Amino acid sequence: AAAAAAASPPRRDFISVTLSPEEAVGAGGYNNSKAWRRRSCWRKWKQLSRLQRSVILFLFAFLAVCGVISYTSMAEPWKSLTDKSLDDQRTEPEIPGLKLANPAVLPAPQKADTNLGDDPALSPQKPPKPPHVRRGPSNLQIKAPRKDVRLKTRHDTSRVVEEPVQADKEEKTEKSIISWRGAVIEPDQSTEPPSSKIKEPEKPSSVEAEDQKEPVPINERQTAVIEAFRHAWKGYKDFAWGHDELKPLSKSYSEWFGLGLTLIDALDTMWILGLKEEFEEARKWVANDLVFDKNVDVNLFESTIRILGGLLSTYHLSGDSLFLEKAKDIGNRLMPAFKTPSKIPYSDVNIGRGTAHPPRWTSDSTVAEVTSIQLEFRELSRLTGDDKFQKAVDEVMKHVHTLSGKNDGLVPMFINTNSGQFTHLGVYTLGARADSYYEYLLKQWIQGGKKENELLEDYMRAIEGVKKHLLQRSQPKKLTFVGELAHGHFSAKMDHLVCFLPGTLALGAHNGLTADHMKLAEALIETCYQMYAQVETGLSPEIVHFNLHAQKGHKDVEIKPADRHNLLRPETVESLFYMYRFTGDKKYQDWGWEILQNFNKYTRVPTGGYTSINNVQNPSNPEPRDKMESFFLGETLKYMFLLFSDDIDLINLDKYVFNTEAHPLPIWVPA
Ligand code: DMJ
Repeated sequence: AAAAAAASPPRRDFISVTLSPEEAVGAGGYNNSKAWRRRSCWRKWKQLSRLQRSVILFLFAFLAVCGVISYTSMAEPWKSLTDKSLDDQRTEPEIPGLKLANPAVLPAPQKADTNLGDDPALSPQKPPKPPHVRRGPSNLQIKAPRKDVRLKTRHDTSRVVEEPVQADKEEKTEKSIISWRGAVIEPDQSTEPPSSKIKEPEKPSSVEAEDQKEPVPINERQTAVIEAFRHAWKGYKDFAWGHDELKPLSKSYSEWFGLGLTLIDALDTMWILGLKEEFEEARKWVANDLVFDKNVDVNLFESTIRILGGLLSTYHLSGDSLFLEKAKDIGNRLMPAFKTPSKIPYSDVNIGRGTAHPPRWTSDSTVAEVTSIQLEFRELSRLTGDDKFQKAVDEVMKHVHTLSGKNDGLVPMFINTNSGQFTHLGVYTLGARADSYYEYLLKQWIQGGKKENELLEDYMRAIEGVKKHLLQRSQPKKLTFVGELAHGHFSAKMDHLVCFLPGTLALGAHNGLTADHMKLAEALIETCYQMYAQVETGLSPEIVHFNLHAQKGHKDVEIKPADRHNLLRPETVESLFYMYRFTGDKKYQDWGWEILQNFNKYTRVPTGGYTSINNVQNPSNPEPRDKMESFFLGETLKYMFLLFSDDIDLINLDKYVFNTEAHPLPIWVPA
């Protein structure tokens, strides 16, 4: 220790001397040179004690660290501001060759080899921005789901609520999607394509039990629709409960698939109309009695649009996982239909045995049937994370896209399940067997976020084909109608089924397609209305023939005896709904109101239910057929109710796309 003490340097003491500038100047005269100032600072530094120097050095170091931290936190907002302004400067490119009223809503052009392979399932997207959160009456309110908070579902008995921290809460609100009639749809459930879905069972949508906002007032016409629905439901409940269709006159039922078709088709209508008691009762039947493990043949198309579509949309509206489970079950059971040499599905499937086959007399399928199951199967893939459903139906579209035998985008009515080729070439219609092919081209494009350009191209081409080959004007009123073409011969025949077209055209125009489509929609809906108005009962027949030449005492519309039945079909009311939504023109509501009154006058059965009729030309005896089709509840009354509503958020058409059986499914990337 002594050695160490001897070795240590002597302790130096410093005296701090402060020289004032005056003194400095006095000592050496005024000198402001840099060298002098450096020397004087250095001298001052040397005169400081070690402690003082350490304190100063520490302060400098501290300030430097603070400077670095504040620089990095300020740089981020600046960077995003710069990025944003760059984004703002980018312009939307146009799709070459397509005449579009609003190119800004369309996808960027893609290479020539772009095809259905670029479907959203194969190209993961970023989760979309949440849609506008609507403030409004509770039963229509769009609310923020809180993923991190376990919310009570409609059927929960206990509720566990954990409040998230504030910041987290705000973030969840940002990502909110849709709560509707009390149901909350989780963001990823309503907008993601299948590929980006995690491969685990879809969680049920949550429901917030307390909906405190005012309900949207129901107007008089909507009340009349509710009354009509209740009357129809009474007949079904009393005489056909759990069976496919009501026979209201004989107070019995008919079976088609034996799967409670009317009940399933009507589920989401009850939800939309706010018929909670009826809905709960029907739900119980689905939970306890709906069994798909049955040795029955079902038609692939009909069971997809009515059962799978009905279950999926009810799942979305109610958030009740029961409906998704049932949808998965039926979806899986329908898959054997795709096991054909061409992958064009067979028309019929035995859902118990897992076998499929074409109709007995042919190996053909109907074109509309194989191309109008896509919205449902694609959505099932998105919800389950299993892309097999989407792959099967996309393959069909891809194949049909490449087929020859089309006439300016118009397709024949049949396709062979062995060869995969169109058959019965040369006949083109927008009616039975082809109708919803056109409808689903547009709707799939919308469902997938307007990215699948081949669908849009086929749709645009087909509408040009309609204009070129099928449009004519009748006499005397010069009504624009869509006829048929058979081996080069035009026929002035138009099915009531074609009346889906004005609505579809209007939907396309709303989504940015050419305004010409809207003009055509306006002309065609007038024609569809006249198909009712020019008939004695004010109800349209199944098929009309238009007069191409004026004849004294003749109207535009002629009806053949075999075609004068009315099956309570929805197509005209469906199109009236779209037209009213997009134009706000009250005449469309008035036309729908007339139609509802005529249904009440000629098809209502006093003991419950409505019936198809055989003769729309005989008001004194319209000849009831004793059958209420499931689509009367699934579609006709639903579209009536929506038509009479002034609330665009009652199934917002920028968030939902209706399948061909009027079951709303979410648009994956809402506008
Ligand atoms: C419904 O099953 C569907 O609307 C289908 O697209 C056509 N036929 C009936 C209604 O008319």
